[in-house]
Amino acid sequence: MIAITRGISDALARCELTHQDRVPIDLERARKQHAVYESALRGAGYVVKSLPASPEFPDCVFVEDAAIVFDEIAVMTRPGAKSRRGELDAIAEVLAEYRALSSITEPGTLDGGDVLVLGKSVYVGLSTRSNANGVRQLGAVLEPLGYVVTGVEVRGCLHLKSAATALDERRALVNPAMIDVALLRGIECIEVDPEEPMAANLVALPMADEPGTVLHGAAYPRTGERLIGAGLNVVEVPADELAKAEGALSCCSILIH
Ligand code: CIR
Repeated sequence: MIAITRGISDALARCELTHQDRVPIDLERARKQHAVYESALRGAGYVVKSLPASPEFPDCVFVEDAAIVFDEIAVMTRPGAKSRRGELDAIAEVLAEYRALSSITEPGTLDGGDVLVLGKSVYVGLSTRSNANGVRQLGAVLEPLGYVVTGVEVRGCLHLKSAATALDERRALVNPAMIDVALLRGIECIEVDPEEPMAANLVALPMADEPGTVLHGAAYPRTGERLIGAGLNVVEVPADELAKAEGALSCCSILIH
């Protein structure tokens, strides 16, 4: 199992922001927290391929947005924010070692953070970053492989995966204020604690262990309790510094199984 990550750019202060105000980010603290995240991935059995940060790309640590990896293929995205499109080259170079690559092209836009995969069902957030053409192009790649691709509206958040992330193929952690959960057909939804609206983002580590292991933000203990109650092994990871750049946990890795 491989996890692709990337270092934090010295230019992070110039990151894209959509729903949050710009506040100072402590780069050293962000890097320490990111190192804990990478260690947690190693602890779960991943070989972490950490790419060097680029001063040209403030948001380069958020590798999830650049590509989506399936068993059969990897899809290079076309990020909705123009400042982020140059991030893809370094990611494509590594991914090409593991998968055939397909690409989203103009006029489509798609951020990996908008792509929620639950088994063969793929939901794509129609956010400020991903458009209907991007969803159609993703469908054209995946539907011949047996996937069903559906665009879904999100409210008040950057990406679909700010609103919902997969625990496994049939369960998701959701914030029902950000997504109409009825759209996730046949999926058992665990809701975040209402006092922790940003807690729906986690990284599920699809290992053959029982209970399943998830990386979840240390800032959201009430939701963490709900996950433990649902039988999950919760590894708390500190991530509040990168949260100031509107990044969560899933954003910081691309997992290859
Ligand atoms: C952006 O706005 O693009 C970055 N500042 C944050 C991206 C976070 N990515 C993600 O949730 N997948």
